[in-house]
Amino acid sequence: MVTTAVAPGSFDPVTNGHLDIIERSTKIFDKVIVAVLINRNKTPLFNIEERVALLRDSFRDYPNVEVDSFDGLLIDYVRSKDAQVIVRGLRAVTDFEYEMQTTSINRKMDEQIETFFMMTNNQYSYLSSSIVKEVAKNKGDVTGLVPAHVQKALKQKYNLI
Ligand code: COD
Repeated sequence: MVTTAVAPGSFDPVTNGHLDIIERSTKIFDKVIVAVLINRNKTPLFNIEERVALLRDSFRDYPNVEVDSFDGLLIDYVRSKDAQVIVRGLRAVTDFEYEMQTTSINRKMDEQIETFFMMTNNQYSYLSSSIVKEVAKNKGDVTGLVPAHVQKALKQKYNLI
């Protein structure tokens, strides 16, 4: 049986913390679908096409990674892809509370789909898309926090080049 995992998120933009979790997932699951939420309530810095393109660029050398977008409930998307697992990264205890709530509701909606948690790599435990945006917006150096192509995209967004 082919095991397919969905790694969902906002990815606004993708960081090295996300990349680490997804890369590690590719060694465990046959196929990993990175699913970017089309969030109509929030206004992201990067629109859905840009977020997907930055992720595709990051995983161009990974044959078992697919990058897609989704709207609505995650559990419906996972079912539509015939995936069995949701992969999530955990940083601090603050992540745990949210994850416990969403995992419980997802399990209530579909008991067959398992959620798999991976602990962050220590070097990325403080890293989030919000922190990266804050630093980049104020002309700080985000080297080592995001891949080079994301660094360039951030500079363009904030008119720094
Ligand atoms: N180290 C390790 N993991 C990390 C790091 C890091 N430095 N940074 C982020 N991560 C992990 C996150 O923990 C998460 O697992 C993933 O990477 C993506 O992170 P984000 O911040 O880009 O995305 P989130 O957590 O905001 O995504 C939330 C969802 C889009 C998954 C969620 O809102 C959702 O499922 N929405 C659809 C509606 C739904 O079904 N809701 C749930 C039931 S009501």
